[in-house]
Amino acid sequence: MKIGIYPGSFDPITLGHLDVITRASGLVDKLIIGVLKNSAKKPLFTADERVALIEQVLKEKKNLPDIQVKAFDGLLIDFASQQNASIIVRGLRAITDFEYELQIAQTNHKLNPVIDTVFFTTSVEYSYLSSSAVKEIASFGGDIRQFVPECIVQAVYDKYKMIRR
Ligand code: COD
Repeated sequence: MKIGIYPGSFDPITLGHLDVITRASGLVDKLIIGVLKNSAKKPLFTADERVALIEQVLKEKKNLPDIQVKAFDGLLIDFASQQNASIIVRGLRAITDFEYELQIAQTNHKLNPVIDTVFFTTSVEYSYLSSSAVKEIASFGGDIRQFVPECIVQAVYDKYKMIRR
């Protein structure tokens, strides 16, 4: 059974992430979405909240094969190995992503040569899209409906309402 890990912060999940999930799920028998718990990026949502949001999105999206969502801490390569994964899936948007991703992929391969990183180039319509942009737009009350799955739009606005209180 070929198992793939798609790791990230997913703070929050965007349509760009969902596009990679959909395409990558056809490449493996089982895809595990790995949500990093303690990101240096100081996430807006807790790891449990991010897992729940992704699960909600997957529930609403039809025709997806076996996909699990798990929070993880520590090294990605250790998590991938614990999950018996042979592939790490990452997305590439721009040349700036490439430099960062290449370094991580090569380091992870050095740490465990049986696990390879596979890259999906972004679909053109999502090439500009990032969780950071979504958060910035939402923090100013802008319209994020075209950037994140419909079922999580309100959760993002609600988070900023809670922060402002
Ligand atoms: N289109 C296509 N791909 C996209 C899009 C889009 N619009 N938006 C994001 N992506 C891709 C990103 O390029 C990335 O590949 C993936 O989706 C997830 O993105 P993020 O931003 O949610 O997640 P990151 O990049 O913050 O995740 C970083 C990790 C959690 C993977 C990394 O920090 C990590 O592995 N941490 C654990 C410690 C570790 O092992 N470090 C590595 C030692 S070298």
